[in-house]
Amino acid sequence: MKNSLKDIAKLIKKSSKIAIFTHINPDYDALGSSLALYYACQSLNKEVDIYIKDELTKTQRLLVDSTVLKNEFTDRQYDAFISTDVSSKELLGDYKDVFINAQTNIVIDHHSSNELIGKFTFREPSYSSCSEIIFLLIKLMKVKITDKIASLVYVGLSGDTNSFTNTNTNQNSYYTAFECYKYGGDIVTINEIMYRTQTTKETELEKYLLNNYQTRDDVAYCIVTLKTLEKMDARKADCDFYSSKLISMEGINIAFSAIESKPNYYNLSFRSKYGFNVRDIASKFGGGGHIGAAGAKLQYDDVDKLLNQILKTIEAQRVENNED
Ligand SMILES: [Mn+2]
Repeated sequence: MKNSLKDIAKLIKKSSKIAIFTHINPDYDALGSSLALYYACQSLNKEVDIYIKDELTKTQRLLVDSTVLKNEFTDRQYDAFISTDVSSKELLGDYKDVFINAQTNIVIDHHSSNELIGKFTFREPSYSSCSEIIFLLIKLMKVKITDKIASLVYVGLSGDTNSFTNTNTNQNSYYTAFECYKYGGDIVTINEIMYRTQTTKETELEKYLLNNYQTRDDVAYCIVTLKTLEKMDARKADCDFYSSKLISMEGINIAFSAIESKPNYYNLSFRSKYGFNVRDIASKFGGGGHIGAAGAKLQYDDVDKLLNQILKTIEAQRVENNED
C-alpha cells in the first residue's frame, strides 16, 4: 500500500526516537536525503540516529559532517525506522534485518521498485532524487528550512541528476534547486566541491580509465580488479565516476564499469544515453536503478567470463527492447 507523505510526516512528528538508514555505498542522494531528514528531526527535538557504515570518500566528507554517522547498531528502542533512497532489502547491508523486523518501518524512495516495502511506504519514481521527496516531507513536518538542510537537499538533487544533465531531470528538479537556493543552500561551494575539485588520486584514477577503457560498437566499459584498486590505493567508491565519464563519449550509447570490491565480487555501474535502457540490463544481474543509470552487485570467479556475460546481456536486452 502506498501512504501519503502527509501520513508519514504525522507519524514522524509523533515519534520521539528515530533511526535513519540509507543504502550501502552511499551516493550523494543517499547522503543528502538521509542527513537532511536527520537535521530536520533534530530541529523538532527528536532523539535521532543515522546509521551509515561505509567510509565516505574524501569529496563526500567535504559535503557532509561524517562525525554524526553511527555504524554500530545496539539499541532497538526506536519508535520509527526510516530508510531513504533504498530500493531493495539487500541495499540496507548489515541493517537489513534490523530494518525489516522493525515494528514501524518507513520506506521513502524514488526508484521504480517494489523490493522494499515498509509498514509505511512512499515511493515515487517521477522524482529525480529522493532528496526532493525528503524536502517535501520536511516542509510537511513544518520544519524551518535552514541553509544546512537546503544544502543537503541540493547535494542529493545535483548528485542524482549529475548537475541537471541526466535524463531524469525534470521541472521539479529545477524547482527544488530554486528553493534550495532561496533557503540559503550554498550552491556555489557545493558545485565547486562536486564538479571542480579533483584530488590527485581522482586524476590518477581518471588516467587509468582513459588508458584502459574498451569499446564494442556503441558500448564503452572499464573493468577494475581488486589488484588494480590496491595498487592505486583506491576504493570502489573512488571509481564511481567511471561509467558517467564513459557515457559522455561520442558514439557511445551504453557505458558500464565493473569494479571488484572484494575478491570475486563485482559492482556494476551502468549509464545510458537518452533512448537506451540500462535498468533492465542491471536487473538481469539482480540489480536495478533508473533507465539511464543503474547498478548491480554480483559474484563471479572469472573476469573474462563476466565481461562476456555483460556484453551478451546488453545485446539480448536491446533485442528485447527493440533498440538499434
Ligand atoms: Mn537516489
